[in-house]
Amino acid sequence: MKYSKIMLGAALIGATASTIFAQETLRSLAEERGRYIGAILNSEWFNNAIESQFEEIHKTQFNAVVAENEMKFDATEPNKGQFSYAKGDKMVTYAKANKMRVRGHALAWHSQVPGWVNNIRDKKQLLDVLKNHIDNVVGHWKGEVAEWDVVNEAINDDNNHGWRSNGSVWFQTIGAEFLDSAFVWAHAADPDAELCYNDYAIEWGLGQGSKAGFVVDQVKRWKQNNIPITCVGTQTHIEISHETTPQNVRALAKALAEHDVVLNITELDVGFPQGSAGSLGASDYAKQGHLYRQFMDVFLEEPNMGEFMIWGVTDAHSWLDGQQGKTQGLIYDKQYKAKPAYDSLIASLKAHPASEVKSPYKSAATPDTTVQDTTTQDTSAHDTTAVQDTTVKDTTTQDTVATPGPVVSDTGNVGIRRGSATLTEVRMNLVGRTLSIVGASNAKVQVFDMRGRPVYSAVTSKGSVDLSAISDGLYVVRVKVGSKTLERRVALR
Ligand code: 9MR
Repeated sequence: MKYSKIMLGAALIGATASTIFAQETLRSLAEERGRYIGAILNSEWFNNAIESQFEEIHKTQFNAVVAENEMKFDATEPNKGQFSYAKGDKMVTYAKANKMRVRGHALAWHSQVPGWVNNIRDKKQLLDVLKNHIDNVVGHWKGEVAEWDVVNEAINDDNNHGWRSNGSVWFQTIGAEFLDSAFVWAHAADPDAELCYNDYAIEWGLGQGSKAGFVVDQVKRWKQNNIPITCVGTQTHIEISHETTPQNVRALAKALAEHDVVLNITELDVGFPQGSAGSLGASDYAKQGHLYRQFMDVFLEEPNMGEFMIWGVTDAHSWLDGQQGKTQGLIYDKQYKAKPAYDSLIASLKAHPASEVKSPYKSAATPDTTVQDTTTQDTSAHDTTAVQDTTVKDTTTQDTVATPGPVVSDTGNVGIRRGSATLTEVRMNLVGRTLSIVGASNAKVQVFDMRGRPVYSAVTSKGSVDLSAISDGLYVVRVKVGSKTLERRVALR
């Protein structure tokens, strides 16, 4: 309904034939902010046993992807030395075609380990198996999997946390050194990959004896010992009553920032108790949306967070019902209708202007120019006819005749309009490293990296500037024409 209002707005203001409104998606808004939002590809997708809407929504709304089960040990090396990459390759091909970042899940985990591994009792033999697995799997997807869960769920569930021993062949046969070794081998196999420690129940605060506190202690030790960890994943499978968890995640992000480590939300779902399934109403879904929104607020506000991954797309396909006694934890319902949680995520993204969101990545999401160039800002405090800052205010719910907003043409350029007419058409065109400003004789061009640091500033000469001096990567270009400011994310390659 939101989008139809945008289209109605276009009709009302008499937009030119070439003027369209780009549809905002989670993906387009995240990309503008140098961040990744993703969801799993369910096992049903790998088996071609999922509704067609699934992929349509997945590739439209998300720019990051992870396999529900298909990159785990039992899937990739079911028999000793026999590697099985077909399903993982299918995901990597899909991700490439749709310009998505790939998370690899998971290398060393006590669960979903094949029987032949679980039976090994010799330390040296098991170390060889782990090394060979990591060499092969990480090596196979070198440069294609951006980030690995190198070790998953290795901490026990006792109150005073230590490493998990029960049920873990890795810990029982090798000892705690399996973790350090796994990181070192993963780094050797792909030096450019981000390497994470991933776990559940670390969204419960950093108090005495907490699991999160144990993780931070280990991160500190790993960094001191040059173990190449770069990120922690908080799975964040929570319930509707877990109201403190978003702020706990913020505290964890801040604690990890001190060690120069990224925190990613890797498996978010916000479930209801299964027994309540029949009685859920609007206020319940609103509350669920509020929790999703708080996680997105924290995610965007903490500079060392990069990926916001949801463990599923639709309530029709979720591990919660079968394995958790929980239900309806995702942002699309069983009929693939967006729930209030979807709108809450959009609202959070729009409330955090791209210029204020930092990215922990040198070069973040690849912008999709067909949906992306929606950011038009007026930073002037003096101009009473200021163009709306669409990154702060949701113009899609406003009367577009009375309150001006951005015009995005089908060439991806940004125009400025006041009231019902387009008075000024200022566009920026990037061809190679030449940025042309069309429609203004004098423009100030500033370029910022994704951490908001200025890397370039100049006034246009003959309507263009040369950006050759800037190294490859993702940047925010800000163009000031008089009192107007246009902003756009660009990838320089
Ligand atoms: O969603 C996965 C489900 O299909 C599997 O049966 C299950 C088996 O362990 O794993 C689920 O994914 C888990 C993930 O790999 C690690 N964190 C918890 C996830 C939910 O159980």
